Amino acid sequence: MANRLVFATNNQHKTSEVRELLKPNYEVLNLTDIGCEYDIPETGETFAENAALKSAYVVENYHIDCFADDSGLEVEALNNEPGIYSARYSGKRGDAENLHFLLQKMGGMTNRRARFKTVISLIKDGQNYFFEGVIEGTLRTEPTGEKGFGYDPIFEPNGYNITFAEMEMGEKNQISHRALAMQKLITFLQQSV
Ligand code: ITT
Repeated sequence: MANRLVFATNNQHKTSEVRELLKPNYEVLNLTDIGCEYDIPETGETFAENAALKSAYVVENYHIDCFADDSGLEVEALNNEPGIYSARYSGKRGDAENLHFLLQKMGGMTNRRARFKTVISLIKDGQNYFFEGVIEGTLRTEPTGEKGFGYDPIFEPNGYNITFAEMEMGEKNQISHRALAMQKLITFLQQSV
């Protein structure tokens, strides 16, 4: 019997990436699956605070063990913006708008270094645990590729000459910030069964 865990997200791309990483040992439900339509406020100042707020909301209201992540892109030349504001950097929630807003803001900046970061908060048996994953890369000046989501079409991970949006999901899943944080979570969960 698979263990049930809620992944506190509405993002279907993220759900399918993570479901793939955790199967067959865990049945991963998302907010839609448990009927949670509340937009959990992310009022923290760090990825960890926001992730903790989301996981706590689910455990308090649905009484199922839960993990939540908060992720974003940190651009070195922009003092690590957009960071926790990645999903609404342009003022809207559209991926294309946010990506173009970022490209415009960077203009001709020559330091293109950036990293994706994920922090996962897991609440299991009443205890709160945190797991972090980071991938370093550089930002293209033009979007390339159709896969993935968010800033993937401009993010080229170090050691590759394609963007995340040109990579197969399976390949991104092996090296991404979310995958690295998730692998730490998985190792922890397998050790604590
Ligand atoms: P939930 O809050 O419902 O989980 P979200 O879209 O806000 O969904 P995150 O907090 O993880 O997801 O990420 C915030 C934003 O950071 C996301 O909307 C993207 O713009 C960007 N981002 C995060 N992970 C990414 C990835 O793997 N590829 C491209 N962009 C990503």
